[in-house]
Amino acid sequence: MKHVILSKILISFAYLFIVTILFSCAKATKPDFTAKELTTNWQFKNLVESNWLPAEVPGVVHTDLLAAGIIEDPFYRDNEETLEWIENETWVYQTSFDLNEGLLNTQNLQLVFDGLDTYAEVKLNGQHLLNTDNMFRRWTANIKPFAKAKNNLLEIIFTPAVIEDSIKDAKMNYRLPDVRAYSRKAPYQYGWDWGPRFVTCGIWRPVKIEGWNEIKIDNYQIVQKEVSEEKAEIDFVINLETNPDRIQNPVRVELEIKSQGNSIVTLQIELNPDRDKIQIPLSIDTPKLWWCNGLGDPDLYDFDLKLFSGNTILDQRSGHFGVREIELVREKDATGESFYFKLNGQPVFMKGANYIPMDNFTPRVTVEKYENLLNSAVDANMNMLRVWGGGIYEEDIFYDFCDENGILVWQDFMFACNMYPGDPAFLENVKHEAEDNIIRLRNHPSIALWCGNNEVDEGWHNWGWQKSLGYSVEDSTEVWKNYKAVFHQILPEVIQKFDPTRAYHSSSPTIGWGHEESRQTGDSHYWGVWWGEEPFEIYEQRVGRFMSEYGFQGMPELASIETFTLPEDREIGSGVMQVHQKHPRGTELIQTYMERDYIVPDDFEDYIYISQLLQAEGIRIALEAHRRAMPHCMGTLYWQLNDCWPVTSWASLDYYGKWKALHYFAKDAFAETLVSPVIEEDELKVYVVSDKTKDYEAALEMKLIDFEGIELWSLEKELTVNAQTSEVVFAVPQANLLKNHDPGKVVFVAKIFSDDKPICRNLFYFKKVKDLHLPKAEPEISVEEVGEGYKLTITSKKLIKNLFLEMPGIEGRFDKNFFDVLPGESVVVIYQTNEQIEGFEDLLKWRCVE
Ligand code: BMA
Repeated sequence: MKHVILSKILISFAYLFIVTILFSCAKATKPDFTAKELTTNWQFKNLVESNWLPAEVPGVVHTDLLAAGIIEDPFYRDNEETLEWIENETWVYQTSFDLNEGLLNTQNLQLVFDGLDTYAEVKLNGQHLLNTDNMFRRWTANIKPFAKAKNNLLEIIFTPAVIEDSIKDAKMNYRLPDVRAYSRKAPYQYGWDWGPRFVTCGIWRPVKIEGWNEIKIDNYQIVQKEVSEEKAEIDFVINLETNPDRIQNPVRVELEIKSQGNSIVTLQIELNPDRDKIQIPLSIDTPKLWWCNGLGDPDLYDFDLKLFSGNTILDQRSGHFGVREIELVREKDATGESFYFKLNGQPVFMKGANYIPMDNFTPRVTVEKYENLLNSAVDANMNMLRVWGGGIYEEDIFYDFCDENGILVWQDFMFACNMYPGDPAFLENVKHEAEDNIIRLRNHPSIALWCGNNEVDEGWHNWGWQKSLGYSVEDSTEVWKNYKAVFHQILPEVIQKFDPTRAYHSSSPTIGWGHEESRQTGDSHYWGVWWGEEPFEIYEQRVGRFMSEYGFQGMPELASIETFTLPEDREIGSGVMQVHQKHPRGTELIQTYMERDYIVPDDFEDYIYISQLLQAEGIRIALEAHRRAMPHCMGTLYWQLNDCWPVTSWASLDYYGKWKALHYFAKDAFAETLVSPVIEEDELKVYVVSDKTKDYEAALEMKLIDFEGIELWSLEKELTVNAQTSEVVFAVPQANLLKNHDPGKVVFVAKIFSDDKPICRNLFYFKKVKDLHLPKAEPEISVEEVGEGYKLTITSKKLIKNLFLEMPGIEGRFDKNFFDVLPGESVVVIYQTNEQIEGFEDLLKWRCVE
């Protein structure tokens, strides 16, 4: 058990009576604070119709219409195109509820909405309560004057955001890049280059009634003032909300902190209720630090906080916090300006991806889906996700999971690829939104950074808006002034006030990818590949200080495509496939890049497979180049982790959470030690990149073999793998290595062993895949049942390129896939599944590059 020293207790505005450190809490009677979640009896209808239909809360109108059988699955075939009418209608929701005496008689009775999407009028028993205009805010209303014991009627009328957008747009004398700028609503709902347009509405987060008397906990803040391995100095700040006419009864706070289930501090503070803030300084000796995935355990401390009057609990909270120091280091250096994170004083190379909402209709995302997605990020050796600014501030469960699993979060505010208004009402609205979300999220140790927006600064300076929208000098001045008001003033001020220990970055990327400086300073989005149609190899030269976006599309697997197609749609470029490809040139770009590297298959399933390989091989070039460039480059987050519907996109996990080839490749490229062979200036160089915090001894085994397994060259080398470095450990002129061997028939193999165990391997081919002379594949596969599922042992006399294993129709995942089988080698693969599979061998399908 660690020692916690309660150095001093500070109570602001305090009339402190007694401070005691107890070893057990007082016996409590039932809580004074009560809440009732309104989840039942909900109905909805179109304003102009009379028929009420059952509704799900939390939920949105599209999923309610789907459940009521009014519309078909919005994701199926081209249904999206027939559903735009929904966004133009006014939708009414209502429920009726009773209040028990306890709740009804509390001095304060509040209706609390965690989220209303977006323009809503709220009425209770016919009385107007609220007008809302921001789906990201928490809205509350005092219902004490209107609430009754029986049959309360709560009505919520949602007017269309698209109409509000055009009304606001019409009042302006210049246009903004996209009218969605006027609504504080998830930007991707309006359609994106990977997402359909479903401008939905509804009670998208929980709604409840809260009753309390004298005093309640409004929020808490865990301020980490100083963190080291020896000591953590923390302020536990409790912000209270008090009833103006309360009776001045003394109030007691009890706080218990636990580490791995053991109580390490229990304290009790008696105080006069005439205050709204309590600040408890805590000092923890040799704290268990929170580390990100790969660097250590994400240790968390649990706490229980209770507010008492006598033996009555007035309010209570429980949760966790992590002891860690996170820093964004931006220092001028010989190249430009650094951009890297230090965790507990340790520079960390960030490995991860950009995250978008998991569905167009987020309330239906289940806990299992969150877990599955985030487990896939952990399994792929990721340590950071960027919650991208065109989606939503995620659910608490998302950040809880990141806290528990050591995933750092780069958190954008929800602004993307647009310019925004700057009228006082808009600015005030943004300020409240920032406050609500910072207060809700600031205690998560996983959150590493607040970032103002996605590609707004870049868009303004590089995308020609000022010209295409015909701005006068005055228009430009005003639009940029509005930009500065939000991103250079309001957001940093709110962070300074509510979360001063976290860094703020006003816009990602720092500089647009067309400028050389984007590789020298700050974070960088590199879109020369894909948007600029440059070859994948350019990734090796265009390496910035922190690569926060870059990517390439691949198709989802056939089973995922089957969910939204009829057999006749399963053709590249078919109408339905085009609806599920949102980039205007996406299909052509995939084809163009595929022609460069692969023999383009005619068969649809082969095409899906090759499209996934193309994406995976292309992004692998980037991932390895970025890691080799450490410490010039200190992070790589590819675009994008996941999808919000089944679609051809940049994602490595499809809408159903299925691993595309890229996710398997990312897992290897993000391994703690990476061996990375590459040709630089006609030399084959072998880099070893280590994220380990300690040096270690290893053996490097290198071979040049032909596709039949004949060894043409080999070398073994003992080496010290230095902590957190990228080093060239071997180099040879390409010509000396290849001699007169046909480069289309050989592969270079590099393997690292530590304590005689293989820890990583990488292959290098000297020709594009389409120019390799691949032998006919004849894998030998044996299968045995094991605890986690089925164990496959695969061998082959000749090279097999990118063996892809499939178990159609059976839920599960291969722990390895799309891998090359070297001649004579035996590869063990586990099919992780809970299902009992009869005749596994007969059901197993495989394909490879031919
Ligand atoms: C990035 C993102 C998204 C977009 C992606 C692919 O810049 O920020 O806006 O979906 O490019 O085009």
